Amino acid sequence: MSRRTALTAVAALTLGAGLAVLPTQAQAATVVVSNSTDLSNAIKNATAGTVIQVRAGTYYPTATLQSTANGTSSSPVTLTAYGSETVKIDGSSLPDGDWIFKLTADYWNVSDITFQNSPDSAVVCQSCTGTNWNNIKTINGGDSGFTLTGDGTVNNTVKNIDSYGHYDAANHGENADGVAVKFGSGTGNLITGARLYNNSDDGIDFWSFSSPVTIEHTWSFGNGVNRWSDSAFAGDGNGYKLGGDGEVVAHVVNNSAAWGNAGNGFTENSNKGAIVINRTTAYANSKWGYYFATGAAKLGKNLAVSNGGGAVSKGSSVTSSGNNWDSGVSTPAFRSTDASSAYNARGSSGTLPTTTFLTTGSTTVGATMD
Ligand SMILES: [Ca+2]
Ligand SMILES: [Ca+2]
Repeated sequence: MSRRTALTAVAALTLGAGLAVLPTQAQAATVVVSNSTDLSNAIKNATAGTVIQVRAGTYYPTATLQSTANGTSSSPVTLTAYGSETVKIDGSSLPDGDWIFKLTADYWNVSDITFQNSPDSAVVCQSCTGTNWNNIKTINGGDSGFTLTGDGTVNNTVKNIDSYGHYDAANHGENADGVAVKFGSGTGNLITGARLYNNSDDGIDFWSFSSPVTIEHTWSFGNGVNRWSDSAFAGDGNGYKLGGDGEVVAHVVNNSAAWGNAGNGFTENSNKGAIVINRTTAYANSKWGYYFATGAAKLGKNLAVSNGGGAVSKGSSVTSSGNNWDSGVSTPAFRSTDASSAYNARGSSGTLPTTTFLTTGSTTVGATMD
């Protein structure tokens, strides 16, 4: 729509409704940006329906990119790379402690952008409803890579994210997770197709989040390993840390894998809720494959192999059925235990790379690794 057409349409609305007010700074529906100042302004000034397309390059904002502008379910705000161009937003020029991108808004679709080298958290969505994050990368930041937080965190989907290399030096790695859904509430949140790896703390962490979150088709690996020569290293290294701070909540994990983490593959982390974990695989984690000592988790058709602490630690309230540690269930052989292909490039639509790693062909136990 041309500017002239847009204004005419607004004028018509004005006449029809008799009370509409002309916007003081109408923004074109599509904004193409190629420098940090324009990018910052486009994000801040977006309105429902705005499409922000970012040209190829590495951007170095000097202040957090942020917005409180809501889209709507039928007219979201879009922030994406221009065409198939490669866009990186780099936090190296931000002040200490700043985030790269903070959204406190509803109905945004953000896709095909890398957020790297943040001094602190890379991307934070606070009390967001109806946001979709597709093919995002958060890399090598100073705290968690991608965070959903706050009450009113509802119906957000994080699809095909890569989040790795995060390390909070000031706390010796104690806090930097790949994906954090922490300190908040709200239903309908989904993490799918994620690779969360080589972070100083956990791959994914649901600390103090009081509503169920669903994870599927996700790989969490190599977290909590001291890769920073930190003599006081304090990372926990759980693949999936599914609770904490007294919240009792039935998170769900389907068809996902954890390997090579310094802590447990999957853990309730004191959450006494009925966490559901199905068709997942825990391989070669340093502690337990599955640590559910106090809660009422429902563990079904999971596969644990070669974990340092053992396959499972489960309390008396845990339901366990069809897992390879349950009686009568055999342990299928892995086609491959070479993880190198897990680092390969994703498919053209952002899907996880094709691999035989940790696949077994079983239709009854373990993750399918896709
Ligand atoms: Ca920690
Ligand atoms: Ca953590």
